[in-house]
Amino acid sequence: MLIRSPNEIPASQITAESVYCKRRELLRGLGIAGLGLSGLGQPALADSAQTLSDIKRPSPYDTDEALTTFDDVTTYNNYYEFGTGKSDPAKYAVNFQPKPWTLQVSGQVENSGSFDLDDFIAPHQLEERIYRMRCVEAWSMVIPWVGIPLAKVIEACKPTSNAKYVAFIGLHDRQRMPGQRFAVLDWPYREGLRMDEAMHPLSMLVVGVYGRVLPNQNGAPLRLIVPWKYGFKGIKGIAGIHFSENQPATSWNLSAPNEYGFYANVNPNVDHPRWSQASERRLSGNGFGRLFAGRIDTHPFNGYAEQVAHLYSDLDLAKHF
Ligand SMILES: Nc1nc2c(c(=O)[nH]1)N[C@H]1C(S)=C(S)[C@@H](COP(=O)(O)O)O[C@H]1N2
Ligand SMILES: [Mo]
Repeated sequence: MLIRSPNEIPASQITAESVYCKRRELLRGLGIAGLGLSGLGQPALADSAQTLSDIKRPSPYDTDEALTTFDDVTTYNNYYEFGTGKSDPAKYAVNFQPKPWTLQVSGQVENSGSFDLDDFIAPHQLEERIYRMRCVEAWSMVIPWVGIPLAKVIEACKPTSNAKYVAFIGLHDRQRMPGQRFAVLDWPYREGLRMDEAMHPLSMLVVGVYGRVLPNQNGAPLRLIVPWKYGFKGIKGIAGIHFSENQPATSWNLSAPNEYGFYANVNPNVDHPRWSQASERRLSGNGFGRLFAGRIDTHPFNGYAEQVAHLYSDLDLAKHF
């Protein structure tokens, strides 16, 4: 790591002491010694295509279903900031620079402020989770994500007792995200979870896939993964985390409230107004190009009912979709 002497650092980059103290507290909460990450002998998190080492695996939450190929995971994407076609993100996000990356923590939380992503997630904390993923468009994949349980990050942020929800705000930058020049959604992309959903051990903040740093088209440098919900909850390119007392607005619910609810739990019994959600097409590339296997049944909570159904015992899931 290059250590610059204080007189080489512009005043704008010098951290005020109050912020610095909070930062130290946050790092302690995350179990990070406060070293620059490069001091850990690891590549920085956003070095595209870099292999991540020391990933904790396997996880008791892993599915043993066949993995979707790396090629399919990285070329068949939804990421409207880079176009609405499935192959657009791989094409138009190539030159996106996800490093350095600042994360804004705000709202009902003790450790609010701006943080460098590298202070949030250190390479030695990373875990792999092989999750089933189900898009609301009725296709699905099995993906080995690499990240950190969202609960760990939330605990380090120290939400106040008023924090009932956590919202995630995508990067808003028309220069770097050409799709934001089109009003297909009300930018920036927004998502949110109830606090108990966010604290559930299945919820992850993801920085990698297939043992490598997350490709831009999959949401580098930081995205959310909530495997019992439809894919759109898994916001990519997270620039802000906001804790609130009231349920936050979410992009797809804002854009089509009759089609997409706040919860978006995978539910074969509640059809999308324009198509059935009872089954799905599993993307299982075989190395000879993309292959959609035949239709398979969609399971309640995407097969994670045993782990998460209790979170919704009070809700009418046909009404709160
Ligand atoms: N910022 C942002 N995040 C997003 C989206 C998006 O358009 N913008 N699309 C969502 C949808 S609809 C899906 S299915 C998943 C796809 O993730 P993947 O391409 O990594 O499989 O990302 C979600 N996250
Ligand atoms: Mo999706």
